[in-house]
Amino acid sequence: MHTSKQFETQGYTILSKFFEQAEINQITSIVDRIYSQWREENHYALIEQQLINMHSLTHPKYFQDKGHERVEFFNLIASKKLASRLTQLFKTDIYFHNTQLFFNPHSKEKQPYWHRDLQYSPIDDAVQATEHHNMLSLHVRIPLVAEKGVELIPHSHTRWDTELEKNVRFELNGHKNHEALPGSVLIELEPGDVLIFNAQMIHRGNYALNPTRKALDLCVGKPHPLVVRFLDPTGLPTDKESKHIHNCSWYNVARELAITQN
Ligand SMILES: O=C(O)CCC(=O)C(=O)O
Repeated sequence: MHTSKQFETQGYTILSKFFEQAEINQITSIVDRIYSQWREENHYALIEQQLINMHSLTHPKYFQDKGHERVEFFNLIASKKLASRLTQLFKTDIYFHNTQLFFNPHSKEKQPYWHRDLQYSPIDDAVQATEHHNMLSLHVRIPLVAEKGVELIPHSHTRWDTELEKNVRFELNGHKNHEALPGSVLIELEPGDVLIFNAQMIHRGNYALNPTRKALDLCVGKPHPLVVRFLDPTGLPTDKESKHIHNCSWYNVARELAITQN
């Protein structure tokens, strides 16, 4: 199916073999350094809270005395090739919101849980449901190792929950958020592939099928007031850095939004 048609009908699409291995290697070498710093700083939380991701990989605290590497990272993750593809797909201005890195939890006991991304924000579920059709928040997943790492409920980007989905997501009426849900698809990706999915569709990770996981997700999208309020300007390029970024379109939209927020 054509990528834009697939996204429109299913809420996700895969750009197979989009990146060269050399590009993945460059991204991996920076991500590995950041991830290792984060693991040192979050050693106890990682185990006690069974964390499955970290966020804000572009934060300056990961680039002390490595200013040039921050610019390199901004360049690598928002390449002209990727930004043009998203513009072609969504025909709207996209802004850069944040980044996340997904990995397996420390303990095999931890189960992946179905959710829509804003579920754990203070925004009421009814408000999210009302605004669902006006939002376009995306995860652009760049797997750094092969994974069968995410499960999606196709079409759930166009509608709100069935009774069962609601019970499972919110663990109501005796349900658990890790129960199997009907109609799900498990996505299999190789390094070089890119998965784009709607952050507000129902989804969960998969840990058990992957001996190891390392998926860099770019959180980008069409600005919406419910989401833009969480934009952290410290994760964006400075004026000086912007001058060295080849394709500043996502960052410029974000920087404008950050200014109007404050
Ligand atoms: O890959 C995962 O472990 C979960 C993905 C997820 O929940 C997300 O991208 O919001």
